Amino acid sequence: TPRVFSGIQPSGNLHLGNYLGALKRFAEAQNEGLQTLYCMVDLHAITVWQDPANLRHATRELAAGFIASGLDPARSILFNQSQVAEHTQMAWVFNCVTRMGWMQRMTQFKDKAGKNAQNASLGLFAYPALMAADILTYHATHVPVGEDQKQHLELTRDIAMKFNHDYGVEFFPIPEPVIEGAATRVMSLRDGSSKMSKSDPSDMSRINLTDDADTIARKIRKAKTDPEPLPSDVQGLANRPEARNLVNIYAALADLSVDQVMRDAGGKPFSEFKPMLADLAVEKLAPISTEMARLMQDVTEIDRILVDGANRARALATPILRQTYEIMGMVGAH
Ligand code: AQP
Repeated sequence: TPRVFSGIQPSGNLHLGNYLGALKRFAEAQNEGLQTLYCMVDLHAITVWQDPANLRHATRELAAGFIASGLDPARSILFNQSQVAEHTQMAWVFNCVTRMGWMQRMTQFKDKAGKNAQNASLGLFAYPALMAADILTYHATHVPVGEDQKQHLELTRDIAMKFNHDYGVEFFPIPEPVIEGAATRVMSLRDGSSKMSKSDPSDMSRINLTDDADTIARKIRKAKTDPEPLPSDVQGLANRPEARNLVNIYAALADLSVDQVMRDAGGKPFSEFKPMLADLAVEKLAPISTEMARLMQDVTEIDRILVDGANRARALATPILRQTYEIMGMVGAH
């Protein structure tokens, strides 16, 4: 039976890219009736320094973002990674399965470590092995993510295959990435060639899920564009990254194809299209920020949900870790 797993780092500034590339699709999988586990991956967040008070706040705010985006803690298992120790135990096993050369090919490490890679944490380098553990500790079969996570997912598949091969078992299922739709890569509102990201120093580059209606509308009004009106068809969007990005965002928020959006909006100047997009974004996102703010007023409810989620996640993870140890010849497992 299909089992869906995915995670988001509680590193603050949850944004429209996280919503369209991840949260919205997490809710769709849940609503299709699939078994779904979604994780706040705090152990991934600490691969770069996190202030403890900020981490605590960001974890709860992310949980609020999950719930406000339509994730129901009764139907999906919502939990915080550090509270299920099997993730780190399995990650050690996968550190020993993964080859150094595989890790060295990871472009996200190169991007995040920058020029001074010697000063990056060992955890940042090993991150994809922990991500493989997150997924495989549940024998998850489907992983909804944005385009940027594709390479890490391929590594997860390689790790599962190498483990199965090395021990002569068919133990870990080979998980499928689920990357589809118009907005699997939402770009910055200031630069159509870089992705919308939590760590962009410019707040105008992204729409945060905590932004109010006025802020959302202002950011869209000020979004970078070229001076031409929208083209009449999809082909005309090639080589116009900013225009393409706004059309993709519109399509994803409206649950339309890019073709359908171009049928309505093709030929319009940005002075007309931007207000349409702003209205749609406010209609879809303002209820999320309102609900997040409500949930954050008293965090006891969120904390209770995370404890319950961790207990349910652990119940699935414990037997799979135990079987892994048995396969590997570790004595003492029952
Ligand atoms: N711009 C994006 N478009 C579509 N999907 C995106 N995701 C992130 N950015 C975009 C998806 O959101 C999920 C959670 O991401 P994450 O928080 O675990 O890690 P990230 O990719 O590192 O997020 P950021 O915003 O890009 O953070 P920084 O700035 O630290 O690099 C994933 O499914 C991801 O694909």
